[in-house]
Amino acid sequence: MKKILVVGASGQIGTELVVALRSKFGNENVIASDIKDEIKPALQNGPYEKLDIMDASQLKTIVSKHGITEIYQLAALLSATAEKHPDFAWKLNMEGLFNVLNLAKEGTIKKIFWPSSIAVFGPNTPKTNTPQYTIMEPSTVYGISKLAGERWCEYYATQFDVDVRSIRYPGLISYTSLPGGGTTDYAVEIFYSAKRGEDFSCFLKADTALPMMYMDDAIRATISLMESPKEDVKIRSSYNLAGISFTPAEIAAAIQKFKPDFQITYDPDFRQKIADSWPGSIDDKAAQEHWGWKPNYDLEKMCKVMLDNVLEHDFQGS
Ligand code: NAD
Ligand code: AKB
Repeated sequence: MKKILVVGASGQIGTELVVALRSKFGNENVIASDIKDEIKPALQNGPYEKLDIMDASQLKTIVSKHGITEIYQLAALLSATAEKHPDFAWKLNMEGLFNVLNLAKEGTIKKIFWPSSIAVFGPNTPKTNTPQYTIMEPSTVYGISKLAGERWCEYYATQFDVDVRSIRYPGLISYTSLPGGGTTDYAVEIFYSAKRGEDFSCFLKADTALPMMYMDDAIRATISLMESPKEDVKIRSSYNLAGISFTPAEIAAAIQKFKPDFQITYDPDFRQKIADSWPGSIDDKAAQEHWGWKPNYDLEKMCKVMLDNVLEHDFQGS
């Protein structure tokens, strides 16, 4: 029987992933875990374990206690925070992955999901419709850790037959949990300002295009990849995944269709340099062809659902 452990479950993705996995596989079969003591209300309808993913023996104990068969390893420092704490970011982002890969190598775990990011690309990467295979050369600590992680995933898959699956997520947009220290966070924060009737000061320039995606699409893609037959998962580094690409000026204009008084100003900070090193849009032909990926949300549909729900349905509470 499938028993799933989600590591980093209290975060932006983890919260929604646990909710989706529990509704598909049953509350008791999905164990949420995070380094945090407090359990968010959204996670309280099933088992929870406090876990530091860098502690391999604690991980092993929890895996054996619950008879875990699959792990979604989400714990990491994201791009902006990682630039402030490079040593710790490298340690957390790599050790967390290795602890899970090694459990799978021993045969304890049957399947792993580990997220990569569009941050694996760098300033020398083609910016438009960035292909699956191209120049990478990331220039951020976060991107370097994600690219190294991808190479290790492929290595464990080919050398040790570890069933590890991965997606290069774009910036994710959701109303249930705040993002945790990334460069794409402005695209969530903007909805909080718009909903409150406030102006928004953006930390990126007006014309900075980045690949983004509404969270429902990202969760659907993740579960779809994990539930695909093993032979369909032909890429064992990480799959490009595309949703919506837009600039701050474009998302502001889309919000103004629903909230005509909304205003945006621009005050770029250190995150501009990170954003400038990333692609503006992504080619995800491989994900479409190998496991049937197709996004449901465009910019207008995403803005409507965000404005309807942000500050109304909040899983924030600890
Ligand atoms: P987040 O920062 O919102 O959540 C991370 C969670 O991990 C937090 O709840 C935190 O408490 C927990 N955590 C931190 N250190 C831990 C440790 N030592 N042991 C256990 N838990 C620990 O991040 P997120 O946005 O949910 O991202 C999850 C994953 O997806 C990350 O690997 C991130 O790189 C990747 N990703 C996210 C995005 C995005 O836009 N959100 C885009 C690309 C990739
Ligand atoms: C970040 O901005 O760091 C993340 C990501 C794209 O990986 N949202």
